[in-house]
Amino acid sequence: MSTIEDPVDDLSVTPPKTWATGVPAVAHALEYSLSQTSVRRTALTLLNINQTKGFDCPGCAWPEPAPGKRHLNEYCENGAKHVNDEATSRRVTAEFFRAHSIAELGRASDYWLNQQGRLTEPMVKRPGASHYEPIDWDEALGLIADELRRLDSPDEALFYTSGRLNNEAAFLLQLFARAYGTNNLPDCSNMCHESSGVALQETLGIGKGSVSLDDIHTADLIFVVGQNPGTNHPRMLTALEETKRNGGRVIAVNTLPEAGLIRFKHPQKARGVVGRGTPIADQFLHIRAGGDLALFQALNRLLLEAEDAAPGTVVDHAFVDSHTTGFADFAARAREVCWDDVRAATGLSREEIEEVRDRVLASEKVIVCWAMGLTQHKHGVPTIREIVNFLLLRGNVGRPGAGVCPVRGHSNVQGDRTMGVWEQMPKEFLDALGREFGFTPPARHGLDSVNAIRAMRDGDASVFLGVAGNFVRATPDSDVTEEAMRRCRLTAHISTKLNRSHAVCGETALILPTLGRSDRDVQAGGEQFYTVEDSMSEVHASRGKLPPASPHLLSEVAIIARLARRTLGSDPAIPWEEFEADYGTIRDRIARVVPGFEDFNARVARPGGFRLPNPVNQGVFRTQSGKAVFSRNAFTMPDIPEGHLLLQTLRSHDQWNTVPYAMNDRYRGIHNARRVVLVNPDDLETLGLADRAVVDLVSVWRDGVERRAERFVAVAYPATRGSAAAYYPETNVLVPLDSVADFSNTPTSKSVLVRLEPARPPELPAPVPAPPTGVVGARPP
Ligand SMILES: Nc1nc2c(c(=O)[nH]1)N[C@H]1C(S)=C(S)[C@@H](COP(=O)(O)OP(=O)(O)OC[C@H]3O[C@@H](n4cnc5c(=O)[nH]c(N)nc54)[C@H](O)[C@@H]3O)O[C@H]1N2
Ligand SMILES: Nc1nc2c(c(=O)[nH]1)N[C@H]1C(S)=C(S)[C@@H](COP(=O)(O)OP(=O)(O)OC[C@H]3O[C@@H](n4cnc5c(=O)[nH]c(N)nc54)[C@H](O)[C@@H]3O)O[C@H]1N2
Ligand SMILES: [Mo]
Repeated sequence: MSTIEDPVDDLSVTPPKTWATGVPAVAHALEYSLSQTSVRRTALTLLNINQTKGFDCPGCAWPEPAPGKRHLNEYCENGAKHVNDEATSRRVTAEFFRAHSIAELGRASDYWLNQQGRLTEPMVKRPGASHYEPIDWDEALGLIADELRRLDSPDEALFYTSGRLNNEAAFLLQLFARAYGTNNLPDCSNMCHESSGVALQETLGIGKGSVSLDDIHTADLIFVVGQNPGTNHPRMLTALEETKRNGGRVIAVNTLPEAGLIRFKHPQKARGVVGRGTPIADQFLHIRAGGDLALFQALNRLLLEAEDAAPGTVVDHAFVDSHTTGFADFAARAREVCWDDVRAATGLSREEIEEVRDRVLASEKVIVCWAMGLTQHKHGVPTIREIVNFLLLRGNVGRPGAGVCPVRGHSNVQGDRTMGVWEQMPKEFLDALGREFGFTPPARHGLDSVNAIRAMRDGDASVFLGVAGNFVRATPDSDVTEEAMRRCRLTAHISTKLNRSHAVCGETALILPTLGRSDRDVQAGGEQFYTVEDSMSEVHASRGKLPPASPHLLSEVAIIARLARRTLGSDPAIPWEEFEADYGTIRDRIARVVPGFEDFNARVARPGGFRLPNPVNQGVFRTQSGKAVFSRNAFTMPDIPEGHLLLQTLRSHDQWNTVPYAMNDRYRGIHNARRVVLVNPDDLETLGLADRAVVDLVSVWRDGVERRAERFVAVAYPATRGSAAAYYPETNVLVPLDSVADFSNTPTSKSVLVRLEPARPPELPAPVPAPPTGVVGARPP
């Protein structure tokens, strides 16, 4: 039985790379895959990723090209790593849980927990027990059902999901929660693109992106703002390469000079093997943290002034007059933006922003893409609204080659929302659901992720069911959140792999192991497939190919259907058994409840599936006025007092959200360590710190509570002045629960005010073999 061996940091630093993806990337993918499983399984998984008859990559939500245009290897280095992390041959057995107490697992690193392999049978921790022990499915689901039935109010239960979940299971989960009586459906979106959803819903009438892959290919100008595609959406770089081949231009806006934004080598083509690759960004704006609102306000002012100078040539008056409201108000506000403020907020010169304006004026079709670098800021919603203003001004919404593109994270995070996994689903959806299944869904909004933590902390919620994901590591204020979880009467997780949420648990705790994307799924009605929706609203089938990791696994659909029946009793109006036997019967119901899914089974049977309509592209805006909305957004920038930095918590190249696969961040030149903080060399000097100084990160928040992440190595890095970057989830302990984005309640994971203190002397460290260089013997928490 493996003993707990957490990786020990042994930092080495090389210069950041200026290009992303190429032959080394494929080699890295294979290396990780082969460390997890056999050559045969590696080949089997890789050949089936993102093929029309294969399974959807469980990596990011970037869409696949149309069938026929796909590569034989339609995946990226990181997709290959995610798949083989799931397809691993390693197994976590009952034996493992006998050998390791829950307290011990609670001290292990995220890395080690994940490396133990796939979960194989249901496990329970009974009240007062120190270890998990095996339990059969029937009893496990009975325990949860009993606990749910015992609650005074259904609102004391929480149903968390992560965007890994497929459409069919997501639909059943929300149906179960609502038939049980609550809208408490917190999800990872609350911590991810919620700000995009709020801003787009308000201004365009739908909380989704409007562009397709074709639009990306044919745009004249694409902004990539607050996003690191080289690591998080590598196949997006292939698309941008095509944009460039078609004559389009790219402007990247980031606080860090991310490798993929600068130059790209295509790993699937000979061209990627030799030569320098395609330069991606024609202009790079090295912006200050949280400066994007000011940037787009300044740009809008410049565009309005260009219109004044040559009336009728800049603003698309026909579009603005017939399709929008609020232009005059917005324009008046935009003209007030002052250059000194813009300079302070962005760190950019007026000339740089004028260059952007000129590129915009030279472009007919403009797209703005963005991700967590915008959404996880306090003013993320106003920033995205201002981007919508910018696009509406020149009619860059709802026509080919133009539009909004929030680049989603989890492979089915958008689909889960479409299926009703949202604590605030609109009345029309709830009415349709109630009509279809003969009950009245609760009308009161449920709890999102932050409010779910508050409810557990305050004793207002006591049963937590997590379907995929790793709630205690994904959420902010780790100490508060863990304490809150431990207060629950029952916590249960439907998971593929071991993670910290299994070790930080309620009085009774359950681990319910499930099939992964790559596993074959056979039910009473035969072999099943399920469906997902990508970032561009393409819905398609996904079919696992591998023999399941263990004979005791149940699919997510089966677990949810059985649990629902145990909790609610059998009811002819909701045939849970039929749903479990044949997922096609779930799709028939989705077709009747969710707009855009008419004739679902037939349409998804076509290779490549179908695209959901986005009303914006038909010139329809489902806002109150029926028009797209120009908004007035007050100038806002982060306040960073002297001696402080604004910390962003982000992903390394070698992790999937809360799960590190290795200790490297190759493109940024960070090797063998995760407890590092990247800081501009001039800021280090001002703070009186040497490059490689060992520091504690101390979060500064109005509640005066000390939140500290200990023993990080400060690395001089080209981050913009006043900002710093360190990896999540190790730094979640620093993000105060109450520090959330306005309007979206998203934790401000990219905006944490910190000071760097010389590290306190470590407690007597366990003896470790002396590593060769630059040692930092800190253990992950
Ligand atoms: N390999 C891999 N792929 C993934 C994931 C993963 O963990 N690993 N996670 C998936 C998920 S769920 C998501 S949501 C996406 C996340 O995809 P990203 O949003 O690309 O992920 P982050 O690592 O959080 O990177 C945030 C980026 O924003 C920049 N940034 C931070 N603050 C600012 C700012 O104020 N202004 C600007 N302009 N830029 C800023 C950072 O420097 C960084 O480049 O990736 C998905 N894909
Ligand atoms: N500080 C900080 N915090 C953040 C972020 C940040 O940038 N900074 N990003 C936020 C974002 S964008 C997101 S999306 C969240 C991510 O939050 P989550 O989605 O909750 O976290 P993951 O790390 O993706 O979850 C990993 C676990 O999912 C389970 N899993 C994997 N595949 C499957 C499957 O097919 N089925 C089932 N049932 N389980 C599966 C495995 O057990 C694995 O351990 O984190 C958020 N938290
Ligand atoms: Mo995400």
